Amino acid sequence: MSYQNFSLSQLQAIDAAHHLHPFTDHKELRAAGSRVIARADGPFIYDSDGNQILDGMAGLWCVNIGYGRTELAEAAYEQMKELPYYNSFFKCSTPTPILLSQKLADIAPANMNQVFYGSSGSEANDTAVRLVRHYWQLMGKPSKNRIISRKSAYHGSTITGASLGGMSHMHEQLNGAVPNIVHVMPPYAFEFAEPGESDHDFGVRAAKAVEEAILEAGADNVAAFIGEPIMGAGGVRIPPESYWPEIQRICRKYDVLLMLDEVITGYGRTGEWFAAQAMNIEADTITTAKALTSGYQPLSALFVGDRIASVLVDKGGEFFHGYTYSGHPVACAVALKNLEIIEREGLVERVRDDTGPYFRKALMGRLAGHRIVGQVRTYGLLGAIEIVRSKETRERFKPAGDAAMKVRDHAIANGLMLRATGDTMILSPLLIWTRETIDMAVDRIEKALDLAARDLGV
Ligand code: PXG
Repeated sequence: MSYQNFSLSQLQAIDAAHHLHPFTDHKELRAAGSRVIARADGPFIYDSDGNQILDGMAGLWCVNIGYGRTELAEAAYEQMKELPYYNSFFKCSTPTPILLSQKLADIAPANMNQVFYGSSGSEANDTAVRLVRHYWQLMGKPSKNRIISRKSAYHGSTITGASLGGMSHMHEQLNGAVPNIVHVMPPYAFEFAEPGESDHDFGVRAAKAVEEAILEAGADNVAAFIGEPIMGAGGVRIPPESYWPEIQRICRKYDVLLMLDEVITGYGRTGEWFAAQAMNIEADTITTAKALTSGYQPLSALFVGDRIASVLVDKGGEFFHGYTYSGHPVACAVALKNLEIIEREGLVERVRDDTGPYFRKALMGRLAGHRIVGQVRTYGLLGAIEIVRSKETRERFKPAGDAAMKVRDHAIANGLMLRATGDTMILSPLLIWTRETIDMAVDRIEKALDLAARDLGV
């Protein structure tokens, strides 16, 4: 059945009748109708009216190698013919997760040599929490079960993911989160630094919030700290350089495991395979998903560091955890081809040496001075633009989030898919963007900022 047999309004009507979307006000969506994205190619998506839109979000932080890659379709097709599915339970395995595990161990930080598969970042974080708590039980310290996270963190949308995350609106709806998870101040200087406080000092102070949470619970009751190296959904919050070394030091001092969530930062976005390498963080677990397959198949890989893996293996005993689709043969075949393409085209190095620095220069040079822009941040191919009423005082427009929505709507109308979270515009370009694509995006953002400023009367 081809969607081409349906008009846009027919598709929207069926969508409204039967499809509950994620993170959506369903009443509002039914009134407006959904934007139907019908196809995509290279860095562009096309809606069902045929409008071409440059994708500034890589789908949802995932389509790193771009759309329309026949090689990935072929890898899936060949694997489906050979072996569409078999499980990895009961002492069985299949070839593609075996080979993918070796490849992942090769590109990951040196102490990461084991992976556990799932189908989503949320599942992988669930596994991470299960595993970390199991580790401390195996070590004879079952009281070490508390996990420290940060406010505004995003770690997924299952009950564990939402509990780990620090999104207050999600917690309200949980009406009962997973116990023993606490949230401290995020390293977000734009909002939380005191006037006159240096970036360095603020980073140290934000890390100290973690130490205080450890001391409050007692180190004997703390299993781990979890954090995104750069907070993504929370608004591309890039921590000061002093933050992660301090976190590392504090975790070591109190024997607290360090869990990184690289669901967004993994697979090249920072200019290294992983942000752990770019920022020199030695973690005990690293959660990855999204760009592992560039979004062509649902797949997550939780890296388990040698410290935890060696105890799991040496002590033995079954770890009662796993998913039907752990190590799915087709998803793993697609991941292998995706990683091969990233390597063959040198996309990680390109972000590090060329497009990352160019992206930074373009955003800083052309957007930071705009009258409604309070700050521009970039790291590799991640970007954030803070929308403010006053550059000097950082006062926001009211009501909160409205101004950013205006920028977003103008950007889309001018051919750039851009996201807003609160009053922060966020960008997650595909790693195949060239300097020309970056210029095209910045042109469109500039125009959207001008039009939004006009609407806002400034
Ligand atoms: N960790 C991080 C850091 C993420 O960004 C997840 C875990 C969960 O992954 P799954 O595959 O279960 O969705 C994510 C997902 C947004 C947005 O609004 C971000 C995500 C998902 C949905 C929306 O930016 N990130």
